[in-house]
Amino acid sequence: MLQPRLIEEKMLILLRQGRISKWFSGIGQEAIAVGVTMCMQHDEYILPMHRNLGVFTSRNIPLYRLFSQWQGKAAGFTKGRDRSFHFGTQEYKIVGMISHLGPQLGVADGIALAHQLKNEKKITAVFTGEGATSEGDFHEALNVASVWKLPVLFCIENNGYGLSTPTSEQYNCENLADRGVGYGMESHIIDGNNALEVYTKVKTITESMREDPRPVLLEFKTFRMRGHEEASGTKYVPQELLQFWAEKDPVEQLKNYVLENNILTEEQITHQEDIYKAEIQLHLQKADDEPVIEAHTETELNDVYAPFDFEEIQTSSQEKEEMRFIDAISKGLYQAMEKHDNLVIVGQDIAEYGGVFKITEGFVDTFGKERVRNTPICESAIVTTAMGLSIKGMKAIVEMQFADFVSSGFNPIVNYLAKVHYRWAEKADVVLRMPCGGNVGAGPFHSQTNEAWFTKTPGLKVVYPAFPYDAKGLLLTAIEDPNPVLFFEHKALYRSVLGDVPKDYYTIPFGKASLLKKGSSMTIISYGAGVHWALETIEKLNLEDVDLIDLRTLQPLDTETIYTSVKKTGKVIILQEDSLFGGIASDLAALINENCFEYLDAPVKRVGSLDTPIPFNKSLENNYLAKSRFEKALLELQAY
Ligand SMILES: Cc1ncc(C[n+]2csc(CCOP(=O)(O)OP(=O)(O)O)c2C)c(N)n1
Repeated sequence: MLQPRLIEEKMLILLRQGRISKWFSGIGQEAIAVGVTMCMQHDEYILPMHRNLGVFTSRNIPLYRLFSQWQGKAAGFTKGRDRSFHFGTQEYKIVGMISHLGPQLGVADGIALAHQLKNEKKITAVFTGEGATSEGDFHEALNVASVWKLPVLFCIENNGYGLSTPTSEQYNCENLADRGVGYGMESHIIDGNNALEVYTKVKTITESMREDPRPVLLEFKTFRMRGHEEASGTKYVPQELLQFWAEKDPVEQLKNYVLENNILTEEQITHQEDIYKAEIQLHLQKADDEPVIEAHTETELNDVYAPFDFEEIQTSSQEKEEMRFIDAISKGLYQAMEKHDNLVIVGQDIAEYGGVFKITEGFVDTFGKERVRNTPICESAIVTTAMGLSIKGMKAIVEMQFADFVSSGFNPIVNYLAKVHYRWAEKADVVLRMPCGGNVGAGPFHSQTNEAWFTKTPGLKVVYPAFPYDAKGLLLTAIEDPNPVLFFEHKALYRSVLGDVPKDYYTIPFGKASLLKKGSSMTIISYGAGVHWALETIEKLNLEDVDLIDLRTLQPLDTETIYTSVKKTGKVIILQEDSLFGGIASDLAALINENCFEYLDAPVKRVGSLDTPIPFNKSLENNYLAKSRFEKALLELQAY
């Protein structure tokens, strides 16, 4: 406790000197971070927050690495890409927060689930402030942990304020620990400024959790003695409150205890302080001496995705079977479950019920309920749980019941999974299956094709097959790939499109479009259901001389096939099912303009759906969908 206290005091000086950029003080809260960490085994994960320096010091991370991290230098944990405590390290079994606070609670669920599936008697500890308990993520994560009996120690540090918001404006119950009852979860209140109470109580609880796996909610009563971060000050905090808590300072309390009980002498404490101060100075010098990071664009781009050596797996037999799009996906999933025994599928109603589209029907009989998991309705916690599984070396597939509902899990996808490799070189071995798309008469919330929400975000891969053969092969690649993949499955294709599919396991590389038709008069580019609309129109108009490109994957994108075709034909039309503005077609048009301008004989044409939500009524839906406008646009381009 003395060590993090002394580091902080030094950091406050450096902050004033402008040598570090920001500091979130945990002064007065050290007993919690240190106490909890001391109760955890060295190979058990801890997910700390921004005031938990004591977790990092108690795990014996060399101080210069922490200093280097805070200075944005290479010996830190993020190559200068993220600041303060926003990092994780597998080496020390610490998984740091993202700024959004709540998502890490579900990540702890995932790690605990992985322990449970591997029959390891290990627990996981995760921290949150009382402010972040108001986030939906808190509720979702506690509920999942309770329903699944996951051994997660949820530690709330109730330090009186969330930035400037006092607890009275944050929640309306007496103790946050009281919420345990609502989750069916044991809970305790602990004096967070009393190191001995923290240690003895947490020790007993953690030992019991290892023997009898279950989640436990702890509310540590404590106080934030300094500003939210140093620059914002504590003007709004009543002086008497600060005074009250200053008298309960955990370091002073423990000092008094060891002195009164003749455990240590003043001299011994001073001596230890001197050792810590010298160590801090030495490590600070080392970090100061480290050169600043020079930006290299190539390195930055290369680190967005985890390395993946794609191995094309070709079918050993040539045996093929004609099947529907939906069956190709189901068969692919089944074979992936057979091949990867560390693969878990999670989603709503996917176990005995088989999912709303029946894709996992019968899977429970073969793979069991542990690996084919029904989840409560909580997309955010399920995405973060999948992330936690990946951190502990497993693979996860999340079935979104409908792609539309991904918005309830949007935050962890775009902020956690997408950014984790770039930030601290951790993979997110998660596939999100997205039953999507319109022309099914299902209205604004069961028909969207929302791929553009994700192609915008670096770090995600986005796959969108149009045929059964591609669906199976690309799904298997997605599962092999350690990066987060959004796998779009168009619902209207599920039972309407048939094709020959190899019976065996095989993979198809990402970033390779298919050229479905070859010609020289124009290039038609599409993906998903749009490919079938294009095929219908080509047939109707009897167009023989066109290139038809099915993109198959949107991220990575096969620009080579696109440019080669456009340079040959000089005319291009891009068809997307999504509303036009801000969609894939717009980016493709820009890329083609930039790279093929001299070859173009006509403006690049985009066809998309109306810029309205997708309506329910059939005639409104037909009017909305790009399909209704495609033929006219195609003829216009042909005549240009
Ligand atoms: C989703 C989200 N909303 C708002 C913020 C801005 N913010 C950062 S920390 C914080 C207060 C957090 O309070 P609490 O959880 O009690 O933790 P404490 O800082 O008191 O330790 C706020 C509002 C954020 N980081 N994330």
